[in-house]
Amino acid sequence: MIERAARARLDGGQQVVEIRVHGGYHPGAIIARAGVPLRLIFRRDDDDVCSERVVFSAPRLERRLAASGSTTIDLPAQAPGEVRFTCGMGRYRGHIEIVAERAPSIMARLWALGRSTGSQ
Ligand SMILES: [Cu+2]
Repeated sequence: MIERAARARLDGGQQVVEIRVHGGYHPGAIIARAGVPLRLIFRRDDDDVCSERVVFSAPRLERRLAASGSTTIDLPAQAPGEVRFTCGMGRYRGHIEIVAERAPSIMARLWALGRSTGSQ
């Protein structure tokens, strides 16, 4: 089933997303900004063996998720791209789309250019 991608929320100097683990990852599709550290807060809601470990593609890391309560995993600021995460055997799957901040508008850039090269 297709799930809508959730956008990580900005919280101070980082972005945060909470993920419920129950027969899979919810949300399983996340959109995050490039260049800002990303904190993932996993909360296990089942005792399936698939919920015990989570493995990330970039950076490559593997973490054990607490049986109850939440487990926080901090990912460093990254370039645009895709990060995949799965359970130990790849049955639960999620992905994070890391996207560049929207470029400033043409008008804003022209205005800035005019300021930096403007006559005195
Ligand atoms: Cu598994």
